[in-house]
Amino acid sequence: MAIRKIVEMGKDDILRKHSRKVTKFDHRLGVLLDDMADTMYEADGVGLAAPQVGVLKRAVVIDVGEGLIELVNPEILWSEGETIGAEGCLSVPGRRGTVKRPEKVRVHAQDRKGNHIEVEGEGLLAVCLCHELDHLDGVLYVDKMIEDVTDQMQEEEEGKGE
Ligand code: GNR
Ligand code: NI
Repeated sequence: MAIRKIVEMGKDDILRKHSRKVTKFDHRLGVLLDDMADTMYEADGVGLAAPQVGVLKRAVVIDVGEGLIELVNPEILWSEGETIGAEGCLSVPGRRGTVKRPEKVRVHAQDRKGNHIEVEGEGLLAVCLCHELDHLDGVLYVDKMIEDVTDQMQEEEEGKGE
């Protein structure tokens, strides 16, 4: 297990490239997924896509507090609803912005052994699934962003109900 370096927007165009489908479910893929989980937890993220650690493979890890999810070759089967929420990205440090996403999504993927799996998510998990899948096609949340979330907006949000 190892922490890998997270690529940042503007420093490397790898984040803008299309990732390739995984065809070999070997030890190397397992090491990549282990390292991605380590790197995500170390950075306090809720998700991480392989291109963010410089690997153009269709693999993502997610943990929104409900346990680790590993998805290889993920594809959205369907989505429903709409929600606008603030997002951040480990590859775009120091910024947050609002993005419109589906409220609920169902994803087909493979696990590290190549078994076919399906994952359904609502709320933050749905947002995170969409955010990570976008990374695999070279898309960053800033491309879809409605507006920046400023520190002042953040404070107002946090001050609500207190
Ligand atoms: O850590 C992350 N937090 C987050 C918050 C709201 C919406 C999406 C995310 S994903 C992000 C980690 C990341 O950059 N994954 O690619
Ligand atoms: Ni991201």
